[in-house]
Amino acid sequence: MKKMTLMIIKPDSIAAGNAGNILAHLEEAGFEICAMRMLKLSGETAAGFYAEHTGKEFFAPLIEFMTSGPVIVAALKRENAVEELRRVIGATDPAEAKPGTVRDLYAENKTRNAIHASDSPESAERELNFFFSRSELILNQF
Ligand code: 3AN
Repeated sequence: MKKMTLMIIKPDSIAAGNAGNILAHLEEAGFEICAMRMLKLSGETAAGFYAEHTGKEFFAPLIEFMTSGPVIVAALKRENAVEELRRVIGATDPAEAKPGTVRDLYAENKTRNAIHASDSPESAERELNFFFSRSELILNQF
């Protein structure tokens, strides 16, 4: 059964003009765009989204970066969506990302790493509900 996962095109990608290429890459990889919005995250919203990383050494730079410009949040659907999107985007550190993955192609470093994808079905549910209302997501179950 097809499921949804949450994807964020990060501020570095949008500033570099890579948003369209990244969306095309994901559609070519079989993902269907179910819901999508561009917004600028507040510090509070970014900190809430990344709450599990509170206190880590990279937390402050991560929040500063994620609030530095607009992002695009999207609900993407396909079979094994969570696992497949993680595979297509590549490792957190672009130096370790496999050739042809989104982070290999577009990321600069571990912070400015182009894209976010939910890392488990539980995270996907939390993150989809973090950005999208129930009605926006329910409309796309069909
Ligand atoms: P991923 O985005 O691959 O799931 P997470 O969830 O471990 O990675 O980390 C969330 C975000 O925090 C990453 N996308 C990255 O921007 C940043 N990050 C993670 N680890 C580091 C690190 N060691 N140094 C700098 N930034 C990091």
